[in-house]
Amino acid sequence: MSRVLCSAVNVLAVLFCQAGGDRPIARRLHSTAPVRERAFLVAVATRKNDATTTAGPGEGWDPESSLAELRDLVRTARGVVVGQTVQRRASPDSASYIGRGKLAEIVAQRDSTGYTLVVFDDELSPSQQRNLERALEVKVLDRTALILDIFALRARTREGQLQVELAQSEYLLPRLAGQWSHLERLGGSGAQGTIGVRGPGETQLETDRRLVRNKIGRLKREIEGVRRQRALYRRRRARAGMSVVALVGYTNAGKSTLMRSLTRADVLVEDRLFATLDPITRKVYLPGGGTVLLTDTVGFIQKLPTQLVAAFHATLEELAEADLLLHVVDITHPSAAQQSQTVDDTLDGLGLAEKPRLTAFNKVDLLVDRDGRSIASIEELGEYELSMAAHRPDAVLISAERRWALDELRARISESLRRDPA
Ligand SMILES: Nc1nc2c(ncn2[C@@H]2O[C@H](COP(=O)(O)OP(=O)(O)OP(=O)(O)O)[C@@H](O)[C@H]2O)c(=O)[nH]1
Ligand SMILES: [Mg+2]
Repeated sequence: MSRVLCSAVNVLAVLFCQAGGDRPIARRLHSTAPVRERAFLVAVATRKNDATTTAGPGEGWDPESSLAELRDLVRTARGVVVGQTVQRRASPDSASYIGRGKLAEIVAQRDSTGYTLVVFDDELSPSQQRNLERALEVKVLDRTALILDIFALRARTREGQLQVELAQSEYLLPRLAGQWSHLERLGGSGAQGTIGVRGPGETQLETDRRLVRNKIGRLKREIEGVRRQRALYRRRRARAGMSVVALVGYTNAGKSTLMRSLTRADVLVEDRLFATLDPITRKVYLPGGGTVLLTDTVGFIQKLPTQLVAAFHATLEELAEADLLLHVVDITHPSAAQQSQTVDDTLDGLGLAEKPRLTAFNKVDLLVDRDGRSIASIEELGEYELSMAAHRPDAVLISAERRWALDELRARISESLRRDPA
């Protein structure tokens, strides 16, 4: 399948489309890999998110593009996708998210696909999730739980782990209801004679909620400690008079690759979503002898769980303290325009709309010209650049991987910082 970059920036569609495509997966006779979850994906196309009509945040994310991303998320969580379906309806069903007919259709596909898990491309209410689990008789995950799971898989530092645990606990709390109903009669007058559960009669559900609430309190206190530590570092940095440039962008846009190319830092680069969670800061030398600090941190995604944004406060504060946000966009991605808009919306939501910003269009090495020829250097983008200039004169075209136009980028960082000094 050859991807056409051009949904991103229409004007480019005429000139370029992306090289590459799906490569055959090597067949093996025997595999010792652990058994992978087989996921069936479900999305609802409402009037709000259908390609023809748009409104509000998430604008432009039609269900198909969103499902393509959900597939990447499942892959990142080490699952395999065995099927998917989209239901068109005015709005999600309040009890079971999708209609009865669709539900039956999914149940009917169980044998042919062998799914062990059904993933919904949205956040389900606790009762929707319970009803769906009952009807489908397999594990049901929503987009939020999947993203939280990936974050848990990715968190390396204590700070990252604490923040993910907090987000997971906040997600869990309203979902505890009903899970323990079979135990609720324990304790109090209903359980006369049962050793160990006599007393005030707290139900298992209450006990569980209390435990999770306590845990949330403890995690918040620990995170506050981390936050104070970070603030201290930042103050020290500010005293040293160094400007801070923070990389922002959609997940997998190439932020860490750029960090590595600009600083030679040994950071993790992966063709997976949310490779980076924990902030890392390194020095970058600018033309003319200046030095700035460059920070790489967690990427954004559409429908970023609110619990995560809240829990990642300490990490995201790095962005608030930066003098310049360097927005990295993968312009070869079919949803580049929507991704870029999602990043803008997320930054707005974090109160960072006014922060000085520089945009870098990354991965230009993947572009090919109309005859399908790969581009060998940034110079070959001449014509392309001209057409770009009219639309985004502020953006710098780069290839983080091939180290193309990094001097130009450094110069533009310098210039932006001069224009908006800290
Ligand atoms: N061809 C090409 N690939 C690139 C370029 N920059 C990054 N990539 C690839 O894109 C993928 C994602 O790169 P990362 O640097 O990990 O992306 P990121 O923005 O840090 O992603 P997260 O940490 O997951 O948010 C990797 O497979 C990189 O090799 C580029 O300029 N050209
Ligand atoms: Mg990264």
